[in-house]
Amino acid sequence: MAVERTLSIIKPDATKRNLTGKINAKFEDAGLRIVAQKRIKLTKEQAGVFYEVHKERPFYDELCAFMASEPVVVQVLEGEGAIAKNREVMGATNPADAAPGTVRAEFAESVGENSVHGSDAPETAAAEIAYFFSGLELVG
Ligand code: 3AN
Repeated sequence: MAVERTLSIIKPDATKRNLTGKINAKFEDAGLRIVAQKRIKLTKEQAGVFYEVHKERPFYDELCAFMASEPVVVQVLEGEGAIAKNREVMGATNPADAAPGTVRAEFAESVGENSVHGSDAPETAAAEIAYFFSGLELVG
């Protein structure tokens, strides 16, 4: 399997509860390397651009407001099959359906406030990484 990079976000519900280290430990235990990372506070507009694909969904406004409510940690995870592996570690979108041991099963509060985001395909991973990081910040 090829070495990939994926964009991960530790969301406001998790940064607020001081869970960044516990979530990072799950990524590292699964063999994912955190090759770039920063803590930032998004504006609602910046969150809106990031989640543009969900623009027509009923929860879009609420989602953008939530993502701008507290700082987030944006990061690039690298490893063999990193995109799928990260989604495995994250668990299902709705924490009620997330497998035991996954980030969302352990930490997520609801389907909206579900602690982490992870890219879902190579094209979205490339676009999402470029949204938050410049080439100079990706040192491997
Ligand atoms: P995932 O993050 O698992 O790829 P998506 O892409 O379907 O899930 O949804 C993006 C984000 O939108 C989710 N992480 C969650 O925060 C929010 N979301 C999805 N479905 C709902 C919903 N029914 N109600 C509120 N927020 C939702």
